[in-house]
Order: sequence, then structure tokens, then C-alpha cells
Amino acid sequence: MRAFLLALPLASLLLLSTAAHAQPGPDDAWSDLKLWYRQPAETWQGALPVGNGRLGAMVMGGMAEERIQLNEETLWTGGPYDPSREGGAEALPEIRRRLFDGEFEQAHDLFGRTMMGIPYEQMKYQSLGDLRLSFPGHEEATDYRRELDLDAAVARVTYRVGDVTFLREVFSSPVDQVLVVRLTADRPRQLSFTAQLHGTRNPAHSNYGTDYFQMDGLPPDGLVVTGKNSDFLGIPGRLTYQAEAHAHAEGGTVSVDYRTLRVEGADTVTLFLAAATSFVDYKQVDGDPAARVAAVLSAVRDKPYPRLLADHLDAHRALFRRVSLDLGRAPDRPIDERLQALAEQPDPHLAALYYQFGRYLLISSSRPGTQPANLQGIWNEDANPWWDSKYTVNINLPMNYWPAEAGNLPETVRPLLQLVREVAVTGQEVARKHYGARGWVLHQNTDLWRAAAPMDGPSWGTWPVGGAWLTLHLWDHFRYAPDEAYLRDVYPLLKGAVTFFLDTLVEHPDYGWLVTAPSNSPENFPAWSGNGRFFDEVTGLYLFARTIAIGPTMDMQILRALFGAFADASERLGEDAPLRAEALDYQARLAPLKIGRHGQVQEWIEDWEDLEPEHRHLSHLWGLFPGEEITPETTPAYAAAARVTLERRGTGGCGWSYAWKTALWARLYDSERALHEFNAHLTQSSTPNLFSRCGRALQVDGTFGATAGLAEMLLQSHGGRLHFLPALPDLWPDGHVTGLRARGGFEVDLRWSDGRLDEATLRSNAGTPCRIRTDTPLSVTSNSRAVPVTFTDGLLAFDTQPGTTYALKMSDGN
Ligand code: FUC
Repeated sequence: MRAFLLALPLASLLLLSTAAHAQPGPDDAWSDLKLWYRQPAETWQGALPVGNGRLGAMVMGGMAEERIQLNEETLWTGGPYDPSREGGAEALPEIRRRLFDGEFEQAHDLFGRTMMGIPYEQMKYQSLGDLRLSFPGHEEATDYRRELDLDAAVARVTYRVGDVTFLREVFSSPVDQVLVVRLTADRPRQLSFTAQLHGTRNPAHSNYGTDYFQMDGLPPDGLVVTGKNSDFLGIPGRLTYQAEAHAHAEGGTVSVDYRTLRVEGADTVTLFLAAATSFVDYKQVDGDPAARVAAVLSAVRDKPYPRLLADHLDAHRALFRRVSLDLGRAPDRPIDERLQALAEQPDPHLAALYYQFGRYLLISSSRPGTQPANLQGIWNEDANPWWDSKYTVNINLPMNYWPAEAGNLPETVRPLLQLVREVAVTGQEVARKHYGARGWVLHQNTDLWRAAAPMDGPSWGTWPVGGAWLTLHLWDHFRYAPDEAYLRDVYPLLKGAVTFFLDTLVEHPDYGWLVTAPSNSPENFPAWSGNGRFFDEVTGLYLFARTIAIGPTMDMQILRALFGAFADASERLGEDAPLRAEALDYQARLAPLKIGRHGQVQEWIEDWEDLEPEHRHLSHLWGLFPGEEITPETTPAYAAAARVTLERRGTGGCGWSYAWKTALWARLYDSERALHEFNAHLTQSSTPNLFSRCGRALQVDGTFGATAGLAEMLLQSHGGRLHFLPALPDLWPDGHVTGLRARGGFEVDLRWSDGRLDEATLRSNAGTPCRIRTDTPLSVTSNSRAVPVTFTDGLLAFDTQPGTTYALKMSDGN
């Protein structure tokens, strides 16, 4: 009886909370959204991620030994620094001369010597530490289950030892800014364990000692780690940090012996963990982590656990439940088994689960006021992570935000907006010093300190359109939710991005087109004569080949979109008519899209072969996705060429490459190829917890990209028109999705059966005219009254009123 009472409050609370959000979709569909396993994670990459955008944890789920690895998103190496290089622009004319004269190797070397930022590399994202729990006697447990409940944003571990069932729940509350570990047993006084809070060893500090962090007990019920971040590449570590955990036990005793916390004979224990660094912003590091941690802990100290959990659930579900996707029920099998069975056994629910996992991960790693999601989101256990776990802009950072707008999570884009605001400041210095130009520029990478210079070596760093690409995300944010005040706010960022290119585009001496020079088509190797393995003096590495190029197709596509966005924005705001005319003139003079000798979209200005034909990047298909200049309707020849390019690239590559291909095939309306890439991503390049992998590295980009790809299969809204179910695979004949967003300020629900749309519901938030691509006419009603429509050439059009809902159905006879 007592066990039942102990279990009741939590269960009933979860039910209550579910009822409070009885939005679209049956309740059992929400409860199906679990990643579950029959065993603890074998490696960190299989652990379950929780996060509130700032404070992240990976839960391994061990029985006798639990490891909860911790991250605080502002703990990076170094401190404020400026890698821009006075006089960097002096060699630019000579670099260009060499490029136009075909002296690519020499242009590469001169760029390396003169235009690279100093230091060449950026700062690294760091691990904060580990919460280690030891449960003596729990070695032999039964009925084990580990799950990540996406709808609750709670990781759970449960198992039985003898006749006692133990439950461990972990969540990171965005409301209280605290990580909560709740431990219960279904029999009284059965909970005994020890806890330690470990700092993360960092060999960049020193080979042997750990004088850079200190672990202490805080009697009567706490543990603390204090530390200092690492210097790197001559940039002094200027951050201090603190993490603190406190145990509140119901029943039993809590004691602290030196740096071990001991709980004995408790019924329930709640561990609160708070952490902070001294980071204030990219220029300032004089915050007080101890005061920040103390403020968080004193606010939660007397907050009843049910309230804490309910607030967490409400905050999470307010975002998470905006979109529901039903592709069928979940099989009663753990994820690892479902992944293994996927080749033989279709599992449509897994796609829906994955879609929601991507949204979960974005909510957990990017919230208003936090840093944007980095290469690993906010989850990193390593002092020397792959690619520094920073922000790579030539695909990875943009891809992180692909699912945000359509997935009804526009708030998650705010950290990206803030990053753009900041790199527009640091990038202004780089524009001036490295190019003698106005405006601002960001190259292929940035970090916590907003480095904007070319970094990592000329094979990567020559690419100047990173800022332009990110700026288009800000423009897209407006297109999904037209709002003049917002547009006015971000307009200077667009203008600064444009003016940089007005000053730096140069006329190609042979063709007369305007081109970027130098640049590269990330990170692919053109077969210009003599390109091949070489010793790169900047990186000190023998590299496969050089990448340097003139006016690569991707740059041209991004700049056409940027100039177009700027012209549209300036016209809406009634600003800068002369600059608008100039931007449109430049847009018209950019190197055009070309079809190469294989019938492919040409990647470079010359029709060079690829030294690595199946290269993972698909840069020259940017105009198909995420761009909009190639579509099967408006540019059928280029759409056909894009198909050739995709065929030639093959399947495979990094996780994010599969993800991009999923979206690209969806834009070509090839549902089966899109699904194939999605499934291949799951089986070939994902961890057991559905994170994407790139080589051995865990990366969030591919998870986010595949999430966006799934949305593109269900709803597209580029080029001024909506398209329902444009790439619906045969395996998803029946389904229902609610709450997807479309450009123009719409929210869309779709219900289909036998592979055909039954009905669509469209909520117009902005009152913009609606155009829908459809082979068959649809009847449109609002409040049961027929709405006048036109239907010509497969385009249904009608006017909408703001705040009004429209029901769309197959017209009679169809
Ligand atoms: C780009 C990719 C790599 C990796 C890195 C983080 O440079 O080409 O594959 O994803 O970013």
C-alpha cells in the first residue's frame, strides 16, 4: 500500500499535466514518443540527452554505477579574442590575379600566409564534469528499462533488485535552470547510495595534475566543483565555473564525508544540480558563477518537487506539443532493436518518433537567451572534441536550424539571431582588415567568442558566404511569421551582409560575371590541373587536395537569395532605394547556374571533375534545398541536373550528408529516394539514441537535417506556394500531422489515407494570400462558408484573413 502511495503523486501528476495540454493528436500518441532500451548505454554516445538549452546532461543509466555527464553551454576554452589581422587585405589583389591566371596553388599559399586569422584555429567547447552515483548491491538487477520520454523531456531508468523497484528520473528545467535527479524506491527506506561530483580532466591544462578544478564536499548535503577553463592557442582561459549538487532526502539520512555524499535508508531523494560560468557575453567574462549557482539553488530549495516537475512539463510541452505527427502506432520494441530490424521491417512510427526527437533536441539545446546549438548541441564529454564542437557554418550550423520554423519552434532560432548580431560586429572588423570592405563577413567557422576571420587553414577558410547564409535564416524567420517590427530590427544585418559583397565581388575577366574570389565550394576538391595531395604549410598536414576556387555555384546561389531578400526587405520597409537597385543589379550579374558535361549541376565556374566524386558536401545543390532557385516546376532542366548530381554523389557520407539528401530528394518529389536516405541515415550513421554521426563524432546537425527532411516530405512552402504531401512515401499511406508552419504565416494540419489527402486545415496568422500547388482542385470553407478560390495550372489561390481558419477538402468528384 505504501509503495502505491509513493508512486501515485508522480503518475497522477504526469496524467494531469497531459490533460492540461489536450491539444491535437490522441494522448496515446504522445505517450508513444519514447526512446527506450533494455540495457544501460554502453558508451557515452548511447546515453540519453536532456537539456534546457544551457545545462545539458547525458544519462548513461548504469545500475550499480550511474554516470550523468554534465555540460554548461558557455564553458569553452580561452576568452574574448579577436583573430582578425590588420593588413590582411594587402595581398588580396595578388591572390585574385593568381586565381584568374590559373595559379591556384600559389593563390592558396598566399591566402594562407596573409589572410588567415591569428590564431588559425578557434576555441573548443568543453565538458563540465560528471555526477557519479554508486548503488552498492545493485549489480544484479532485473526488469531493467531506460527511456527518454520526449513528451515530458525526462530520462528515466528503472529496474528491480530483489523485490524493490527503483526509479531514477532526470530532467533539466528551463524554468528553474536546474538539473534534477529524482530517485525513488517502491519500498520504504531502500534508497542508499553515494554521489560524487567530478570535474573533467583536460590534458590541455596539464598532463598529470588537475589544479584547474577542485572538488569539495559542502556539508550537510552538497558537493561542489569549482574550476577555471583552459588556455588554448595562446588565448588565455578567462572563465571560471562552478557546479553544485545538493540532496534533499525524504526519510533516511544524508551526510557528506570529504567529497562524497552519502544517502542511507531514504524513501525518495531529489538531487538538484546548478552550474554556471563567469561568461557574460562574447566580450565580457566577469560574471560570478558562485552567485549564479547560489541564486538558482536558493530559488528551488523550498519548491515542492511536484511543482518543479509540473513547471518543467508545462514549459516543455508549450513548445513540444505544437506539432503532432501520427504515422501509425509504435511497435513494442526498444529503439536499438527497431533500428536493427529496419531493413526487413518497415517502421513508419520510427520516422514520426525521429521527427519529434529532432524537435526535442532543438528545444533542449537552443532556447531564447542561450547560445545556439553547436556541432554537438550542448552535449560533449571531451576536452578535445571533434572539430572543437564549435559552430561550422558551411553546412552544420545552418542545418541545426532547418527544422525550427516548419517545426513550429521559432523561439529556438533566437540564439542564432543573437549570434548573427554578434558576428556582424566582429565580422565588420574582418571585412575592413581582410578585404578593405564595408559591411560584415563570417567565414566557415565561429565559436563562443564570435571569431569571424578565415580559420583552420585555406582549404576551409577561404569561403566568405557563411554570414550571408545565416542572414537568410533571419529572413526566413520573417517569411514564416511576417512582422514588420521584427524585419526592421534585423534589417541592418541584411544590409551589412549585402554591402560586404557589393564591395568584394569582382568581375571575372573572361566571362564578365560577378564572382567571389577567393572562395571554395565547401569542402570539395576541383580537378583543376595539378590539384592533388600537397603539404599545407598552415596546418602542417599533407592534405588530399586544395579547394580554392572562383565564384563557386553555392556562393552564387546564396548571394542571389541574399540580394533578393534584401531587395524585398528594403522595399517593404521603404528603405535604401538606391542600394536596392545596386543589389538587384549585382544579383543579375552573378555567375549563372550551369549544367556540366555529365548533365549535372556544375559545382564550379569551370566544368571541372570532382577529385572525390562521392564527396559528402552537396553545396551546389543549395539552390534546390535549402534555397529555392531550382524547382521541378520553374526550372525543370536544373531539377533534372540536380537529380544527376544526386545520383553521382551516391548515398552515404556523414550523417548530415544523408540528411541533406533526404531533403533534396523531397524537393524533387522523389518520396522513395528521400525515405531511402532517411533510413540509411538511421541504420548507417546514427547512434543508438538517434544522434547523427559524422565519422566517429556525434553531431546534432544530421539529426536536425533529417528532421527537416521529413517535414519537407509532408509540406513544402517555398517559391510562394504551399504543397501538401509532396513526397509521401508508399510506406506512410495513412497519417495525420498537425501544427506544421508554412511560409506566409500559416499553420497547417493534414490528414491523409491511402496515400491521398483527405483534408487540410490552414490557419492564417498574417492574412497573406494563399497559393497551393495541387493536381486536383480543393474546396475551401471558413466557418462552414465557401471561400472563393481560383484554380489554374495546378495552382489553387484564395485570400485569407488574419486569425482565420480554413478547411480544405477534395472537391466533389475527385
Ligand atoms: C564540415 C564537414 C565535416 C564535419 C565538420 C564539422 O567541415 O565537412 O564533415 O561535419 O564540418
